[in-house]
Amino acid sequence: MELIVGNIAFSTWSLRPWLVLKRCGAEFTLTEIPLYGDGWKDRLAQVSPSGKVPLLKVDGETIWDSLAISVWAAERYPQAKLWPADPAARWLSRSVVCEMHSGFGALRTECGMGPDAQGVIHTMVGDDRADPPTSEAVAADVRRLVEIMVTMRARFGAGGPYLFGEWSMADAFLTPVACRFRHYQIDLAAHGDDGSAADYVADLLRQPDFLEWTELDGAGAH
Ligand SMILES: N[C@@H](CCC(=O)N[C@@H](CS)C(=O)NCC(=O)O)C(=O)O
Repeated sequence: MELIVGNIAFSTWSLRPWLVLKRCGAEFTLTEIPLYGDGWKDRLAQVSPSGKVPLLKVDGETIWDSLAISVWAAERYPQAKLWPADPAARWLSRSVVCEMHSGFGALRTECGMGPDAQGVIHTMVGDDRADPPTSEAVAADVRRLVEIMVTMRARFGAGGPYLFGEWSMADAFLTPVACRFRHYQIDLAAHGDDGSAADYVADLLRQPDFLEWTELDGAGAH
């Protein structure tokens, strides 16, 4: 099994299936296709039906899209419990994953990862920080994310530090958000946090699998 990802330093879509596959205990090799270097579009087009990463090569097929790979993993590794056992938590965790997958355009665009228009590279892995965003559109996205974090933690978080207590797919999808909050120094208290969203974000940023991902950067995934 081979997981093909973009730049470990800033491909937020790539981080999600990595976290999911690690959680499953899957055996896989990792191939990094650096975006934005010379000839990257051609190299990507050779392996990716959508022209995007991440991709999972398994059982003679190429599965594209971080959500499709994660859903495949939930099916293949039921013991990993990627969806919560409690029915309501399970239904709502899917809502969170889908909302994350399809929404938050302002946060993604204005608090981007990778090179910005000035050529500054924003990363998920380093100690570099950027100025907080000022637009109302980003503030609305952050308020909604804080609302999700506070309400799900309050309702379902008793069994552990993650969104639904024990780790689930929702945490994989929210880890890149935690990276953006950290990198862009976003004050969650100013967006409705009672402290539980900030605690949750801190827990995402110290997940062992996430820390392993940050250490892979520059370590030469081939
Ligand atoms: N919805 C897709 C989005 C994938 C995506 O946009 N990946 C970016 C890298 S982070 C990419 O491949 N960009 C290359 C391009 O757009 O040409 C997923 O979840 O896998």
